[in-house]
Amino acid sequence: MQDKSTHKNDFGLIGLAVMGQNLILNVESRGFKTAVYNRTYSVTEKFVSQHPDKQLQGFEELSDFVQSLERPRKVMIMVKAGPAVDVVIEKLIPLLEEGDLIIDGGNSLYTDTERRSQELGGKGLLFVGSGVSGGEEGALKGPSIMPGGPTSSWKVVQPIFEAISAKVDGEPCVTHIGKGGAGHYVKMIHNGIEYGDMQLICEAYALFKAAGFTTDEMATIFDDWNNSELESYLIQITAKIFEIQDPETNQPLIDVIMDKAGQKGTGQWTLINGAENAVVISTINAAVEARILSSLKAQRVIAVNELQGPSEFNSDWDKATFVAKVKKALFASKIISYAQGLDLIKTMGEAKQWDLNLGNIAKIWRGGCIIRAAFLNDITKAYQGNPELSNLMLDPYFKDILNDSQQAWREVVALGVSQGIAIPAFSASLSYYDSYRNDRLPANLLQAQRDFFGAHTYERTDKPAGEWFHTDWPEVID
Ligand code: 2AM
Repeated sequence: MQDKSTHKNDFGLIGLAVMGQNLILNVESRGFKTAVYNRTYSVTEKFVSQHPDKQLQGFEELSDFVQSLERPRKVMIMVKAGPAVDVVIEKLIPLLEEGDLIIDGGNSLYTDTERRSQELGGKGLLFVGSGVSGGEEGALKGPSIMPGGPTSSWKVVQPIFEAISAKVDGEPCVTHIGKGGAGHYVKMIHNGIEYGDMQLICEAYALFKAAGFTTDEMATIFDDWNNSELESYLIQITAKIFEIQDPETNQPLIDVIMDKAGQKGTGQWTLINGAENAVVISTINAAVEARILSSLKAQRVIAVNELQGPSEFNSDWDKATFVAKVKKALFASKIISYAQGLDLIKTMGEAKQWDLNLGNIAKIWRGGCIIRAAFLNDITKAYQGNPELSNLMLDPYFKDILNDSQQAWREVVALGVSQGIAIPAFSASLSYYDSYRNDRLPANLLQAQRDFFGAHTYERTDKPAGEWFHTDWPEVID
């Protein structure tokens, strides 16, 4: 055991915005000696002076920062995703030695991570591209961490990451995701799933609001739901949001918040990646598009007077029935959202030969991150029971829930449609379910059309697969 007072720093962090600050405080709190560096030194000075009792050394010069670290050095970068990461890496390269490790803990695009991994590997340096989820609070108290890179690099950082991550049932919410960009990739899809979860909750809210439920009633409903199979951080905070009054107007705060949603881009990246891999992620896509439509507020306030819909909300369900049905629709849609997101992860993992373990991925999302939820345990169990599961919907546990929910789910979607309440993620989820469980989709007509105008040929239901037919279709006279 080395003398703590003389041995070098165990871990260094570059980039002292809030996430970086909280993450290094978390590392320090687990008994590691830490070093920090920020491009603007005044930020470093201020941060270190705010924590005089901590094992936290600040540096003005990057070379001094690097020299202060125990070998193999472990340097985590928490700067703005994009070119800034490359700038920092370029500066670090000449200062580091073979076997030292760089960790990028920002929200980098996985393709950037793959490139950096290649470049640094060629220089004898180790590199881990790691998703860190849980926002500022997670970073400080314990995030869910999704590291990617070679196993040898993971081993170097494993003790520190296991120490700082959230814990559920005593298990750390971190696992080696896979090589290359796998960690940042899985974090990206995690964010897409988060978009889906949030939008589904918003659609339940839209229905309650249209049906005349008060904000207090909604707070109670979400509180109750948080004690059910829907138990999750997002349901919990939704209940809390409904409880807050606006001190200025004495109305529920939610009623005075502008209905224009922002986004930082990971949802859009997920959407693009789904299209690139030809995997349906319609719930996530609906969620991303709902944010885009919400941002068209100026157009919507014109359209409200121009485009017609049903005049008055009308439903003959009593309140208890309404709540019960919306709950089923929400849970079923949520299952679809995860089924789709995990399908995309599985498909991409196979294409990239990342050797991903979907059960372990669901497991590390149980704590620390925004999508933490009780039902992730059941997802883990589903993949532990059958690692080759083709779609989460076919797992016996989830299948039963979907079968039990489908009637209420379609009644809720029908209500939204008939009453003019946009519920795009509920609807997209149900359409996915109905398409997936249908053994005769209208794609036969599609194939006929393709053969008609482009001689693309088609297979026949009464002939073996792989035999292709063409019809001499009649000529069309315009
Ligand atoms: P700053 O305090 O000097 O702006 C979030 O923006 C974090 O990323 C901040 O710590 C910021 O440092 C850092 N950052 C942004 N661009 C950077 C760059 N090109 N080089 C180094 N750090 C950068």
